[in-house]
Amino acid sequence: KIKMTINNREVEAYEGQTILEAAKNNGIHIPTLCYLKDVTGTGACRVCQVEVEGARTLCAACVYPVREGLVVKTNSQRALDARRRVVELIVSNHSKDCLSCIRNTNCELQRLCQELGVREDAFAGEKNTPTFDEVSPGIVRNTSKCVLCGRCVETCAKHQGIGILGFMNRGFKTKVGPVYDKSLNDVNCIQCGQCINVCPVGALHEKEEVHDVIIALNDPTKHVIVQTAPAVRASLGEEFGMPIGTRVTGKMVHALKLVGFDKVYDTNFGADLTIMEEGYEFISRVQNNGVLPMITSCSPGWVNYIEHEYPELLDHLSSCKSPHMMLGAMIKSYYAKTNNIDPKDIYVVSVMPCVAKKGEKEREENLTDGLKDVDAVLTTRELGKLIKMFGINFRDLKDEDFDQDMFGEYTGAGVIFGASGGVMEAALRTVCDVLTNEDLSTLDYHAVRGEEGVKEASLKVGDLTVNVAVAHSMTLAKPLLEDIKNGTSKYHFIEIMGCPGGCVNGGGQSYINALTRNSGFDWKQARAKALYDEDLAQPVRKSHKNSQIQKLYANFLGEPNSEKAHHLLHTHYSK
Ligand code: HC1
Ligand code: SF4
Repeated sequence: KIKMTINNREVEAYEGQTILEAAKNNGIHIPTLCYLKDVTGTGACRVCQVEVEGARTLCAACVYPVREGLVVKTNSQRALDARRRVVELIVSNHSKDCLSCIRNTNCELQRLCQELGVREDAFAGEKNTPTFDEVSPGIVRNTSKCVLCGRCVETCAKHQGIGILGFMNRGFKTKVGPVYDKSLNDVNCIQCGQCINVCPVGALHEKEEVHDVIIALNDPTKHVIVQTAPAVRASLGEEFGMPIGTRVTGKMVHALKLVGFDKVYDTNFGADLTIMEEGYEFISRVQNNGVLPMITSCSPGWVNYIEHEYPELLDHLSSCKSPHMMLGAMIKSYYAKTNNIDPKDIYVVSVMPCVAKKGEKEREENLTDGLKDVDAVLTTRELGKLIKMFGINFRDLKDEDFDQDMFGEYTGAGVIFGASGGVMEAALRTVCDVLTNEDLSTLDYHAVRGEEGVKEASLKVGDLTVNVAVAHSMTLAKPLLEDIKNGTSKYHFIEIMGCPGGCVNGGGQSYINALTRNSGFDWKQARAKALYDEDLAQPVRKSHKNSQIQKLYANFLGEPNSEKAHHLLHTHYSK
């Protein structure tokens, strides 16, 4: 511990802390823009400038280390003026169409302007020539909003090990984007959307599909069905000011019914179905000397990654479509047939915590008999907007249930798909039962839960030892893939999710602003807890015990991995 002075008060701090951290621990907020805990911290934007006694110039609090006897003023006239000037300069090169901006009321620059008392366009004049890129399936990049904070650059490089975003040009012409200002579609972007989640402004955002959904809802010839991903229920409440990780399953269903969807289903059912198909695929690979380790295929950002970076390993990917695509395929076949509706008249909307799902639904490899399994993908944020647009008072809604006719039942195994390790745990609940021909009492595989690096477990299943591993983010996945490439992998089954923490932290989830991120609050864990709580609350927690899944196989699909199941529920990948 050391003693230092902040704003004329003696305070305690710890060696190794920055001024920013020491001030925060002592109740003093220093505004920041580029700084993001565990991501950036270079002092680049200079918004956090403070006065340090003895220093010639103002110092960036986010990088300046504290020491015994240090004297700091965070709110001197000089510091306040400099900070405001920096923000005024950023604003001078920013397109100020706040009213129609996707981040209006939820923008970190807007908040800074308010906090610092920026009142006039002090440096109005010439502006950088902006790039507007909306070519990729899920992400829009608009540099007229970019504040050059570098948060997306570091996230793409550090968390995803991809590094396709960088600074280009110099001085006034500086821009952030892919090399040569190319489109995200023309570089190895995996569409994970992690860059969107850390963008403080509207420079990066999802390609919105809300209006397409509204058009379908108003088209009398369309039968419009919605499904919601596991992780959405753990974040949607945040769009309405509820605490991070509040489980809003029932309110969400009620809201979707009020919006006017003809049916409201849960992607969890699709997750249970995925476990059947993927579990049996794994067993068949084990029993028939198939390609191992088998790797999960439900995260489309991850699928984009392996296609770009490790095409030689594609045979390791499960051939299963992802849960929402499987449910879409069931809706347009089994449901359509049962209800005597032409599949062409059915419009399936998936609400997902993910932007890569927007591209996944368009893939030619995923067409079933020429039709898309899913017609529109809304992010959690977009669903929040749709609910507000329709004047629904979300917070006061009573809980309602998913439509129960065909795909309403789901198990605890389905819901935990949304947290890293969940797909593996769900698969083990089924695979171990099938291999041992027993109803095992083990349900909780704690070794594969949590956010700490790559998780692994070695399980004795009958006479077999099954080694499993779980990675979330491409940085964690890479060493596992290198091992497979070198023939040194000891694993039989691997779960890989594109986003750190899994879908609960997907690129389409509610924004967690820098203030919350920098406070050290673990939002991924809070959301994952909501899903594990829902798992515990389910009477049935193994996918193969879902009675509607059993009925679906008995009445329509036959066996898991049957020819029909392959036709509808499996896919292939492109090198
Ligand atoms: Fe996911 Fe999945 S868990 S990929 O993370 O397999 O997006 O939530 O919907 O499809 O079920 C996302 C979440 C989601 C699929 C499932
Ligand atoms: Fe990088 Fe993912 Fe953003 Fe693409 S979507 S630029 S891969 S962080």
